Amino acid sequence: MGDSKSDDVRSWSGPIEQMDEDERRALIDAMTADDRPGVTVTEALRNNWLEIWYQPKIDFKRKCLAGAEALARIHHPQFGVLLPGAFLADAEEDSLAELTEHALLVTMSDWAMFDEAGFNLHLAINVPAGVLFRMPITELVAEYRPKWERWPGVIIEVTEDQIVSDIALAQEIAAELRGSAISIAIDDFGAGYSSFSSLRNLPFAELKIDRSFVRDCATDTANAAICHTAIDLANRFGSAAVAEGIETQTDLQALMAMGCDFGQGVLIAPPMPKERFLDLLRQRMDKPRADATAERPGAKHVDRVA
Ligand code: G
Ligand code: MN
Repeated sequence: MGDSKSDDVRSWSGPIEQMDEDERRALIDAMTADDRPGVTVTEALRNNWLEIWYQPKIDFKRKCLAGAEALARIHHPQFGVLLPGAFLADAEEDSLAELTEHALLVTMSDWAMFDEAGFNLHLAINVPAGVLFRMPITELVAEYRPKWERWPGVIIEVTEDQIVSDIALAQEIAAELRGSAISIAIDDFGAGYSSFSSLRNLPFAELKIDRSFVRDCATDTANAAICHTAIDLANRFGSAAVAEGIETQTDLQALMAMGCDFGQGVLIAPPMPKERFLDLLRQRMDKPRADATAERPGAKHVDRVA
């Protein structure tokens, strides 16, 4: 018998999907490859090649699944699955807006499916600042949001560098969103050179630490210092720190020891199609929990996180 932690299939304190080191390396290499077969977002939208994938995000403190980040993929009939690096950089503003709106609507509709499987998840979408500034997001959410009381809302991830590029406008939008079901996460934090004064008037729910600082944070003292500072800053603002791009067990442990709130990355689980994510949730729900003290037997929605 192993210890109860590793036997506990519904505890989300580490890797969700077991992968050997070679598999994980190959996946990371594929995700960082710079191949651009020249497929546009407009073409993908028109041909129905756009897919919304999900990457699980776990709550380090409660050891549960907190939510997932929705990530756009183009599933091309010849080239296979393309990552945003291959199609976002050259995308026109109009097609970016269309993609973002699509991601928002799909995510709100998929929430109900995950909820049905027993997991009330806080889902996040990536929103380019230029799109956010012109998108009727509150109206879209009001019209298409799941009508359940327990729906936790949606997180919009805006990169720090884009927020900084028009901080006054970002603050204005943040003020408009205050009290709504839409909360803001500052994405790729640490890479965008924001100043403390700019963050002060920007209510945000999460700081997502850029993966370049998460990498080797167990051994690299500079990265460890940056992670510590970001976690401290997030917490002092009453927000959560999220480590993104966790690839190794040692980094995961270091982040937990630093008091990081949430984490995601290939080590925990790679981004995956909705069907695979759903299978994973259902599998977990079907299995009895080894640690009987952790929850009431048969309780639904055990992995809910505010
Ligand atoms: O900046 P943002 O967090 O939105 O980036 C999301 C992208 O990061 C996704 O396209 C996803 O493929 C990639 N990604 C997710 N997890 C990892 C990881 O552990 N390592 C690396 N290198 N990339 C990752
Ligand atoms: Mn993101």
